[in-house]
Amino acid sequence: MSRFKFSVGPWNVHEGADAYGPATRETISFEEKIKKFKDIGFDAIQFHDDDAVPNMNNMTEEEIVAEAKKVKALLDKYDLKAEFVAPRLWMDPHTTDGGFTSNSQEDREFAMWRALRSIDIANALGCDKIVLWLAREGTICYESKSPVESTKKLINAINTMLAYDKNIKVMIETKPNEPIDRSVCPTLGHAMAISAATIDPNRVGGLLESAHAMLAGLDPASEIGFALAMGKLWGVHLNDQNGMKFDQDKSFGVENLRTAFNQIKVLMENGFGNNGEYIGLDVKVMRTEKQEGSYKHLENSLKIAKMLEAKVEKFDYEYQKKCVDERDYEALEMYVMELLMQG
Ligand code: XLS
Ligand code: MG
Repeated sequence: MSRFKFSVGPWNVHEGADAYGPATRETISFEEKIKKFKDIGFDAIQFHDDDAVPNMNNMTEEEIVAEAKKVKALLDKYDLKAEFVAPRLWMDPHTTDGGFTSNSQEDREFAMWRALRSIDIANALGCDKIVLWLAREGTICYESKSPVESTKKLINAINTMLAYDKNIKVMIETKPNEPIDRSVCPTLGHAMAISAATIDPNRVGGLLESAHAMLAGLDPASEIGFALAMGKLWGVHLNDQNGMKFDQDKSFGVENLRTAFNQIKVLMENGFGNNGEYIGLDVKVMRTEKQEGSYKHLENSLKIAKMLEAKVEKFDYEYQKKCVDERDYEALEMYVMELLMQG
């Protein structure tokens, strides 16, 4: 039995299409996905705004809320919670050049409308968190935008959200690139600085995705620790990545086991989850996987996370202290390797 509660988004189960090839599996309905998520052992669902309310662009604010309430009833049916709602600001034509930081005022207004509707949807789903994955907030041609003005636009957009709803909390999910070339907010450190610059820093925190830290050349456990030290790590997306390339969203721990161990260790040592936080996954099954294997990566990632939780529970803190007192870090490192490699 894990100390953690776990969450997942419906986009984690997909048809297998990638930039170079078509789908390899059939589409699975939202309700079938969340029923299976519950069966696997997840406690909450992550949402994009249009996961909850498809076609929201063509709806009134009232219609959007009404649709979101139907999804809430579905969550209740399967005893699931909503963890967060993330405005999808990277697919719509109005977000071609970014959302909050677009050079087009009309596009910025569109992004703001979606962000505020995401708050309405979150309220209807019974959750108080918004995730901003800033997919296209940055540059593809560096001289097309001012880094100073883009940063100020982002802060202003978050301030508008904080003013719109006095309870909502914003989690910035940072990523250094992809699809954007250079992100305006590439790491959790940037997110913490943005938080401090807003009108209500206590309601602006971060969500760390393992692969996103690695794509910035950073250690996910250290990024987690940094935001925890600020009291502002309110979400994680655990997954893995094999080096500096496109965001692979690999199953948690399958490439970098010791790094995965230390992510679980720092979360456990600092009581992550004690205030209702979820361990979120953001993983994609291999394109080669057959239809019946559509959830294997989720089951594997959960199993690995729980196995590493057990490893941390076995960790000998007395021996660690002895090695530290004697400054025998070689011994400490070998102890960790044996802990991870032995049954
Ligand atoms: C993509 C992001 C995305 C967010 C939710 O790289 O991780 O999945 O978590 O929009
Ligand atoms: Mg993610």
